[in-house]
Amino acid sequence: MLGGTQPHIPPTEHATQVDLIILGGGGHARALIDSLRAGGSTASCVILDPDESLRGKDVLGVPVIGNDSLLPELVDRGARYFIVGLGSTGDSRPRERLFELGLAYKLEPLIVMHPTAVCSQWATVGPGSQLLPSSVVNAGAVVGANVIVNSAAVVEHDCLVGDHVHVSSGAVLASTIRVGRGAHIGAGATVRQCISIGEWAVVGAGAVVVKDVPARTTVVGVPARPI
Ligand code: JB2
Repeated sequence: MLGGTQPHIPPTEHATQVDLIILGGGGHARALIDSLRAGGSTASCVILDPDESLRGKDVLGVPVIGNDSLLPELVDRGARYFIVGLGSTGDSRPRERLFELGLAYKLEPLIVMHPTAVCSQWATVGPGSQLLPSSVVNAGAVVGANVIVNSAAVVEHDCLVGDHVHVSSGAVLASTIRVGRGAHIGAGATVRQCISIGEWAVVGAGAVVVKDVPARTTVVGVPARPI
């Protein structure tokens, strides 16, 4: 049922079936919508975002209809899928939280893959993960749930990438690298073969990682060192 006598979703504007809920309506959401449409998706989408200033606006034609409190109503109306539209740089916890929120409403996390992304048939990509333009996930790689492989990032063969990791634009995971849950690999960073990056670690933009990085540690520079 929709919101009783005071429906939160104006029926005139949003009476049609909603297939997909996008959580967050900033820059990353824009990139995701572009990927979806470039791939031919005609799914009916709405955006939820707590930023009041976005209310009534749209992102590439997708309306921002309110905040996350609308989730139960949208689910009642038959919405089945969600994507985490929040990118966040350096802290993957908000993305983890939003992913768990979508699951809590029994929504199915959609994999987003731009048509120019290359994903080997011998790679595994987990639910809700996002492969943006010109990214590569090579043979034998295992990418967890809710991972971003951002534009032109490379996850080489046999890498294991944990849930909620963000491999930022242009970063390269050479091969046979293990990246722990929630880690953030900054834009343009390079990680040498056979390295292990711990859970929730942060690799700064442009860093070159040649040694293992412990969990919850930030490394920067060339060669990368902890700060
Ligand atoms: O709890 C939330 C929530 N918290 C923040 N629920 C929902 N539904 N949305 C939330 N948001 C919203 O995410 C914010 O109100 C904001 O509108 C949006 C984040 O947008 P922003 O443009 O600030 O960042 P982004 O995460 O989309 O993009 C960042 O990360 C990308 C990977 C930027 O740094 C980009 O440049 C980068 N490419």
